[in-house]
Amino acid sequence: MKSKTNIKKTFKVLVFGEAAVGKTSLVQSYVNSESSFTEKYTPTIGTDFYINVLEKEKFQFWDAAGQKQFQTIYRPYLEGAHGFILVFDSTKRETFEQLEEWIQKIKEAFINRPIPPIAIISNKIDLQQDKILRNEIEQYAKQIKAKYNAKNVLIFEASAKTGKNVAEAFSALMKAVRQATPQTASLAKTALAQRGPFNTRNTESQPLLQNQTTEHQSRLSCCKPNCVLL
Ligand SMILES: Nc1nc2c(ncn2[C@@H]2O[C@H](COP(=O)(O)OP(=O)(O)O)[C@@H](O)[C@H]2O)c(=O)[nH]1
Ligand SMILES: [Mg+2]
Repeated sequence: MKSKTNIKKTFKVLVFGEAAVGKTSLVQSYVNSESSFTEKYTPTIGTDFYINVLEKEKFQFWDAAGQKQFQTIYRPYLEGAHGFILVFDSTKRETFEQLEEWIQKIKEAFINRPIPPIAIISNKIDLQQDKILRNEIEQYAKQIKAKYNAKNVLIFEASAKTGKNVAEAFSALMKAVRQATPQTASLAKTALAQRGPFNTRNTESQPLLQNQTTEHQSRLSCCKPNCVLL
């Protein structure tokens, strides 16, 4: 196992959206196109995560289960997130409308501190069906920015099936996360410190699941040259 001392920052990106919109497919499409991806982890909370190790940073993509029963346990993960990918199915209007619920959850976790960058992905654009129009998505993004004072809301029309715009969406979000994090992280630390001992976790560099990652460390072995286990 390679030492993790060269890793300067860990960024956590949560992928949200209703069931079957293509969250897992999008993450896997991106992971498979990037040789820098290492392990897939499967904690027991209905979420997989993937790690992308770049020269001096590590991106974790948390592929959250869309099922409602898992939603209550997201809160601690939400608070430590550096970015979000919100996915809807471009052919299913209800999945677009349900984005608001996810945004609300994000907002609740980021009271008094800036909302991290969000990429909204309209997925399955390969399908030959009526789709939510780009104009409408743009309007919604504007609305989120104004209503929640979110600085960075990016939108993409993509297809996990064909790969169209998948790398573009992930790369743009990663760039925005990098740029936003110094500010977000220091404000987050202040906000968390003010809230007492239960929330003083270092959101910049600690894994989300201390116990589970210890378990993973003992269970997993490296598969690729740049694999760095948590
Ligand atoms: N046509 C098409 N199907 C997709 C696309 N992305 C995902 N799917 C399909 O949609 C279904 C749900 O995908 P999945 O990734 O499991 O959704 P999740 O529940 O949000 O993780 C699967 O049958 C996928 O093959 C896409 O871009 N185009
Ligand atoms: Mg899934």
